[in-house]
Amino acid sequence: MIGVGDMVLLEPLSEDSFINNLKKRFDHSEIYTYIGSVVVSINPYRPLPIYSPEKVEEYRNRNFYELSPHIFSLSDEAYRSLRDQDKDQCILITGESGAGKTEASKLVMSYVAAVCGKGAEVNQVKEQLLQSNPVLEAFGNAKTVRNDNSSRFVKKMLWQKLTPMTLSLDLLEKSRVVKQPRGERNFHIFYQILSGASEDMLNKLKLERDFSRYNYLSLDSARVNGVDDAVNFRTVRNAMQIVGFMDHETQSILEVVAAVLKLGNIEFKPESRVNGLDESKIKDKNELKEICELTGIDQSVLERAFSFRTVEAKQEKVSTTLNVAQAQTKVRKKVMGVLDIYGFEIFEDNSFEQFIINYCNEKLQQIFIELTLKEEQEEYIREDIEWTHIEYFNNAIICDLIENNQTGILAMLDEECLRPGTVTDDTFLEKLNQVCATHQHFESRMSKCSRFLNDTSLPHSCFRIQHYAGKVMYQVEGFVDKNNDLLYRDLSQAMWKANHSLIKALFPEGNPAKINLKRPPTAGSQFKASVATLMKNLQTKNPNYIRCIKPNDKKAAHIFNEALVCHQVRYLGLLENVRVRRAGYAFRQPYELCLERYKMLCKQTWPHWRGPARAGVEVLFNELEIPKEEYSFGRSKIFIRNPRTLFKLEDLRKQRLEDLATLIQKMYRGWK
Ligand code: AD9
Ligand code: MG
Repeated sequence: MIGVGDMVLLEPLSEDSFINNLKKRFDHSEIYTYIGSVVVSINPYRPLPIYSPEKVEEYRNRNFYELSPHIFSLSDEAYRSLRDQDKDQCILITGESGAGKTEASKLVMSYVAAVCGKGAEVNQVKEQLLQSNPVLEAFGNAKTVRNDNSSRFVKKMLWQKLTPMTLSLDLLEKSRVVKQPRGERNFHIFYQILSGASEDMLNKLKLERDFSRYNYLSLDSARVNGVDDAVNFRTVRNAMQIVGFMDHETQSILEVVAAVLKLGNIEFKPESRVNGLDESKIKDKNELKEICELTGIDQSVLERAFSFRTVEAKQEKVSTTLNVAQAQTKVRKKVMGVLDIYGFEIFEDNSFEQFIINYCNEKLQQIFIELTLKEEQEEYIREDIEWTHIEYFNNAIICDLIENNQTGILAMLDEECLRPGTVTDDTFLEKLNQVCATHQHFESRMSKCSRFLNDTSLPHSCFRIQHYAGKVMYQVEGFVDKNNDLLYRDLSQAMWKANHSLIKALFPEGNPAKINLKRPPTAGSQFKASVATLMKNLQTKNPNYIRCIKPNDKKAAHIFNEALVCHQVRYLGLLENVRVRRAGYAFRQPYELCLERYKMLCKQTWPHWRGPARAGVEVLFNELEIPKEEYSFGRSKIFIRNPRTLFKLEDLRKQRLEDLATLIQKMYRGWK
């Protein structure tokens, strides 16, 4: 073993020794290290030969501590707990942008796919689930400054007992379609089509191969090192087929993509006011004509919809659910969920999207704190186990700054968006300044009692949040518009009238028979509700953590930037995690369950123990000579310090069951 495989065993424990251990292991291509059952993963930025089918076999059905740390081990553990103990599991993958979350989620999925149920039907579903990745990434990932393949949406995957089941996407950063920051790209699919489609297909889609023809495609970073968009296009098309799209459906999707690209080229010239409305005229009608041919929208309808209000063309939320027939039974089976979100990010210019992304990351960190640092310590106190409190930073205060129903930033943004009168990003900022000025994690120069009046690094049009993972300065410009997320009715109606079933389906609100005069919920409030549901759902599951760390900012192999890693180790609370884990107990179980499972190992408790369960466990552990320092008696549960003790109990139990089986066989033969 290079260094120490489990930080819980690291001596002495300090920030330095922690980082040194990670570095030593990283330098020897050991990118995984445990903190108890948590897997810390460092992005190697190069392919490693550690994910082969042989490796899968090696890790299959083996206990966590038997082999060197690996993401497969965690996957196996979660999968077995689901299978054998019938506990809902979730795998939470966290870390900043580019730290390796998406790759980790794919590794977990491929592991589970390799070991779970067999049979032709199941195999097909597995293949579909795995092949969904290239499709999802084409439409939902983009090159950013931080990551060449950055996820711009949240991905949730569910496995129901032995069968992969659903996949859902949420919260796509759709504003990227119309505008990308410098050095970044639009979603991969646009470049893939132009690079990889045959001449014939391009003709049909009325596209030209040249990126520079399209306003929506940033040119300064159109090519990504090591990425072949043309090859990827073939992969995506093939994957779409496996996932189950019929040819005509794929064609419809590509038509929509083409239409979006072309919409970006429509330019307007301002015109006078007509009947009290601002009118603008389309400069060049050729593009419009082609869009209408592609999408079956009547040109005059679309032109009219455009003329009376110029709005940005936006793609609706891409949201897919892969429902698999064989998974649909009436009884709710236990599930395993894998969650891959967009990582915490700080850019030069941060807008509403970063605010939302970083909020999502705060919430996931909050779950980690709640379930490991806080809940763990509170349980010891509840159960009367001797305990010295370990300090940690609780980011609940930052979550509150953002999501509090009355004084949170999202609530104020909503209030501003719904308020009659003139609403601008500046009036929103003013409001923030009034309400949040004294919050420890909020900074702005405009607030009355501002501590930051002289901080020239903070422009008047910005506010700053001290997030758990670092300070981020948000530019308020665009917050109100993006939160409103309005698509004018003329446009949704024009789309609904399209003679194109996919487009029609994407704009149900354009159906005049179903006009809903109620204002649709704002983007912020939808997001908040979605995150709340997600968190509630996660809290009911047994969490398994993968904490991803980014070793350098250069997207390069072999470079371990200690300062950068140290920063992440700090804000992820990894040292506190080790401390709680070290002082604590790896395993706990109510007395009744423990006695029920292991009573066969002791003559005094087998087959019936008549006293209280706690006394039974005491007798059992005494007879098995488990060292006293290895366990503690809580009020309602037995606490076991080291997982090895548990494995020993399990091994003894297995042995005992085998002995019993042999005995029964012998008896049976004797009778015959
Ligand atoms: V973001 O929040 O979506 O912007 P992620 O998802 O955390 O981010 P991602 O998994 O996309 O990061 O990893 C970034 C890149 O690092 C990948 O495209 C790979 O080139 C590289 N990577 C990450 N993990 C591994 C790995 N286990 N082995 C090899 C890896 N390369
Ligand atoms: Mg990702």
